[in-house]
Amino acid sequence: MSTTFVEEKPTQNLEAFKGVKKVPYEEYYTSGHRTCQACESAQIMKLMAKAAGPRTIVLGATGCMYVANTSYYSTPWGVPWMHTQLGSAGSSALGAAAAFRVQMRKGVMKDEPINVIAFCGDGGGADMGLNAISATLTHPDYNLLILLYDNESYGNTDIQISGTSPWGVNTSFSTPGKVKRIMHHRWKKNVAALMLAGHPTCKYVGTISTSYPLQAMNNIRKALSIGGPTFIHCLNPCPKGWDFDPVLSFELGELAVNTGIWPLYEVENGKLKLYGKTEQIAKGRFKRLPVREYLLKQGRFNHFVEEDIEFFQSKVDEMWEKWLVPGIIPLQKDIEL
Ligand SMILES: Cc1ncc(C[n+]2csc(CCOP(=O)(O)OP(=O)(O)O)c2C)c(N)n1
Ligand code: SF4
Ligand SMILES: [Mg+2]
Repeated sequence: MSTTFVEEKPTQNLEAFKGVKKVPYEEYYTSGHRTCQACESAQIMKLMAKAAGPRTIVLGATGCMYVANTSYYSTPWGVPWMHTQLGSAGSSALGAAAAFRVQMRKGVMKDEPINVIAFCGDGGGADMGLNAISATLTHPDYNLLILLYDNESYGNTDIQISGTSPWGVNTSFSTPGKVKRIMHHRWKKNVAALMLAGHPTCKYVGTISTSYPLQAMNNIRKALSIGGPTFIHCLNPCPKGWDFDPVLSFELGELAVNTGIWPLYEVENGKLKLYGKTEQIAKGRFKRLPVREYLLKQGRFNHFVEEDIEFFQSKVDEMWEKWLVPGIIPLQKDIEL
């Protein structure tokens, strides 16, 4: 019995855009959607489609990026797009990649590299669809990208807590009361590190932010070119759910990175690289900003008192000072081998 895998198909070779002037004008996610003003989840859809280009199919799990993007008779997608169930980003990506291979082998369609991207929200990806994503990342023989856009809530159904909602946050499931101020006591899931540690077959895992758009597009291009299943987690400020003036969307994305709350890194063929401000923080060239600068700009943390801000700060300090890989791998530094 053969133990070899089905051969991996060649991917598109998507070189990095060398500067904003080299980014093509063509848009594959354009007008026709009805997301909130300054929605950064919509922004990553636009960047993702631009980075991937026309030979791409996008599969979208239920959530804001499905519902707001597919109003009756109108769509912003300029590439083929298909809805999939809330927990099915992983299985739909694998199924589509496998179906393409069969169609090409049978000569039903031209044999050429096609990008297969499935996106999901944090509810769909970090909670409900985690098992299907995990299974998909164990298949080294299919090229695909799973992109998790993270607005830190079940946004489409009116902002309920998800596994990536931050500690203490006010959501429709954790409204602060007069007796109990903090109703959400769990820390955010460390999703990219989970994928990284659990799936050695996955050649590219990384985090991105829409506040660093060129880098985000280039990381997406790298993930699509490397071969096999890949995973990217993007933090997306959400004016409605986070309760801030839309003009602050971009700044909040930067603050999440500069406070150390959202570390930027990529792992390519097992090699970890911190990038941008995160790298500067790790090398001691940039001092992390206090988390209060990020928290107090958002209505969802309006109920925080000093003690809450200090607790939040202490948890972020712990990530940077005690973790084996700062901000990424939550093992204590002093392991004995
Ligand atoms: C199996 C299933 N359960 C519940 C729902 C209802 N539902 C639709 S969208 C959604 C929220 C999804 O949250 P997330 O994945 O974070 O995406 P967001 O809406 O925040 O963009 C829920 C619960 C559903 N469509 N399918
Ligand atoms: S609720 Fe948030 S994620 Fe959903 S469309 Fe509005 S800004 Fe975007
Ligand atoms: Mg969400």
